[in-house]
Amino acid sequence: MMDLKQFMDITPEIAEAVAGGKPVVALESTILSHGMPYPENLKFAGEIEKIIRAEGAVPATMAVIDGRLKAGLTEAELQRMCEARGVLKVSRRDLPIVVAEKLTGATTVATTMILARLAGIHVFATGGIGGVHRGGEVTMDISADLQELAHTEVAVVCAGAKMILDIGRTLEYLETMGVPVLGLGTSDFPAFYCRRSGFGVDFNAKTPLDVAKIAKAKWDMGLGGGLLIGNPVPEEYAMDFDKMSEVIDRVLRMADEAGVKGKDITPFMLAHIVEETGGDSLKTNIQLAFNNARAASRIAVELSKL
Ligand code: PSU
Ligand code: MN
Repeated sequence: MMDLKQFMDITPEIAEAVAGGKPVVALESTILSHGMPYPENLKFAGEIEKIIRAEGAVPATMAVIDGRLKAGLTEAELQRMCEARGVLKVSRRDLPIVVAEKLTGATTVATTMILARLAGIHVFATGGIGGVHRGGEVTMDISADLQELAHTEVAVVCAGAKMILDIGRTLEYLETMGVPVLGLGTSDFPAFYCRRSGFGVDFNAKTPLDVAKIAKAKWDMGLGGGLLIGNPVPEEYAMDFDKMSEVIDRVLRMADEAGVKGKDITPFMLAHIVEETGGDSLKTNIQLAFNNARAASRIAVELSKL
């Protein structure tokens, strides 16, 4: 058995909640360090934790700080992740390097799932997941998030995938990997800023209890791996599909001209989309993440009762 304490610090509040079978919701830090500007990200980080508490669950923001895996951050640590000076973006392949070299990094969906599983947490709220990039059939740029969903027992609540990705191929990949893709009250997989992508989900799970039952069935049968829950952005914060498609095409061309590749593509796209929409996309991003935190908390509450 691995000695968890050798690598990981879990706050007493989170450790006690997990041990007592109480609802806990994991949160990622890449959305803070590489997904939103400072200081808006710091305000967001505080508020999303409050939303989870208001639903009766315990928030667990994940990060790697000076080589230590962290479940639950202090205010000073949150501040550090949000200022993001020298904070790396850490996916699965980067994890052993930052740990051994005692570096500091923000966790992606993939690494947040890994840390959640180590801490015994089964529900995670994020904004959008990584996926198969447009042109991925040539570049092979496929986010490690998809492999993690295949293997790690965490239910991930997201607002779908951005149109910077090839949503069709992302869903095909998830099917191949055996990952159930559920809609929360929708039959259409959401497209992050927009409520609909035009691609269907595997099942419209009408309530958080339905999601919890499906997750429990998967894990009780020993199927392992994760589930992806698509929760559409609330109508009043949704953006116009055609307008966003235009913005995203423009920003994709900018990335191409600037020669941006690999792990830098998503942060580049996010920053320029905020600029190109005059900050509107940031408002939407914040609200859809809050909405996911609420849904994830309710799923965690239901799971804790099953
Ligand atoms: N999509 C977003 N916002 C984000 C990310 C994706 O709308 O902040 C982040 C998440 O942390 C996700 C990561 O796990 O980007 C995917 O990066 P890559 O494609 O390099 O795996
Ligand atoms: Mn990539």
